Amino acid sequence: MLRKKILVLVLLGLLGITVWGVKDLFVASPDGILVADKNKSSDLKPYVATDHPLYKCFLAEYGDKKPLLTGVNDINNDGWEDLIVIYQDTSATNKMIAIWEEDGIVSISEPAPAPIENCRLEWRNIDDKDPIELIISGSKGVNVGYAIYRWEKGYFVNLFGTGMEDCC
Ligand SMILES: [Ca+2]
Ligand SMILES: [Ca+2]
Repeated sequence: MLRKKILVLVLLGLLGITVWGVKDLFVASPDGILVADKNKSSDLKPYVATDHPLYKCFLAEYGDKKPLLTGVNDINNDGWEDLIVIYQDTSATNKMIAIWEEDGIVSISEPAPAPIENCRLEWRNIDDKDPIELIISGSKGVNVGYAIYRWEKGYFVNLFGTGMEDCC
């Protein structure tokens, strides 16, 4: 199982090298990569930011869903931290939503498919312009995939990615 995990990580690493020409895409950092794997919850540490002010909005709208992983950053570049939540939607599917507040109004993005296994979130400013982009990646069996999201004009949009249909 460890071997499989290493293989997946290597594949993800290669993906990063191919797309961005960098090797540190999946290197862990204090507030960077967080890992949630429902099959391996004992040796990995999924982090859910239950103390984030916007977490209550997740509970209000998706209180019946199980949160798996959160990411915190200022997605709309207004100086306030926003919240990404990956949650278990059904026994076989995960979803991701973005929650942000603007002029006192909280917005929640449409749920987007999220990988089933080894789900990761990483923040990276891929175009060197604000706002920051979110990279979501993960796997399902031997299939790996990733997608890049950016907040644009009131929407959290999928810019590009690959393989997500096979791992979500
Ligand atoms: Ca913000
Ligand atoms: Ca950017």
